[in-house]
Amino acid sequence: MHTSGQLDQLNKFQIPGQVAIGTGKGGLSRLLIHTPASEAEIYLQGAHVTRFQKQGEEALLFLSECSRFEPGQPIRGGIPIILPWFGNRPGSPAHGFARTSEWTLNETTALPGGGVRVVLTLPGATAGTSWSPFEARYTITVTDTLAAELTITNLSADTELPLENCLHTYFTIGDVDQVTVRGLKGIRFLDKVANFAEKIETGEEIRVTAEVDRVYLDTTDRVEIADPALQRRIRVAKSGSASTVVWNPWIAKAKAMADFGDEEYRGMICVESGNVAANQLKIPPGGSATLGVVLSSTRL
Ligand code: TA6
Repeated sequence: MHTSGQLDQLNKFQIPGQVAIGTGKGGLSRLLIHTPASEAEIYLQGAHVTRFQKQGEEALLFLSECSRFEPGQPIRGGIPIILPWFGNRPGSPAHGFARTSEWTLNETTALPGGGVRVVLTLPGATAGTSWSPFEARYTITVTDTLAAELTITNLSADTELPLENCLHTYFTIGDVDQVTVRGLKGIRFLDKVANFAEKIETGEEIRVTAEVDRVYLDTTDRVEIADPALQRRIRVAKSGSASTVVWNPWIAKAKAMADFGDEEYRGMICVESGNVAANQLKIPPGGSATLGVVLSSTRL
């Protein structure tokens, strides 16, 4: 959340007709982006993309009607940046501190053809923590697709940086009973609903008929979500990522989450791209690693 003075500082990043900066839900600062092909919304807290929607199409990203928009609370939906750890850690915020930290807006650029590029960095947030210092730089490119690139640089001169990262993307779907996910056949995964049991995906297509919470390992492949109800195919292309996570909370977990509607599990699925568990990164001193996704959709 920014004071009016700080918002004035942000005004220089506005681009008439393309990038507007203001106060969003809960008084949090956000960018509204308009391009000839799409619209997007990015909150500075967590550098959190909360909306991407192509003209004439349903929103590509799901955002819960019950999401919190409070300083220090994660937003439920869009693309949470999971960093520097994935999952729960006793005494620490689940999925790390990046998604609840205030990121710095560094650049907005109007691209040829009407697209917009936004760059944000996670500044000294790491200085106040027990983590060895790193810099996170996040580049979002909005066109008829949404590209997001997260570069982590190990600022230590002598210490390796062990780190998990994940772009925990929530997608809007028309009907969970009809949706299928392709691209993971033959891949080893940890089944979190079976106490992290290690399994191999045998299906060409994954369907959701109960809670699904699977961490697929050693896979760099593109994943596709077929959504007959919205007559849409969503493609999740990724780079710099060895892990893909597929999650739908289903009925009980949906009810248990205060910031998620009881029936919202029917209209969303997460396909997440990162490096988690056995795929965690070990960034050498002074080195960097870049995780990228390109999210797109076509008519079925
Ligand atoms: O990526 C799937 C997962 O790890 C699930 O286990 C569930 O916890 C989900 O992330 C959401 O986590 P959050 O901390 O945002 O409630």
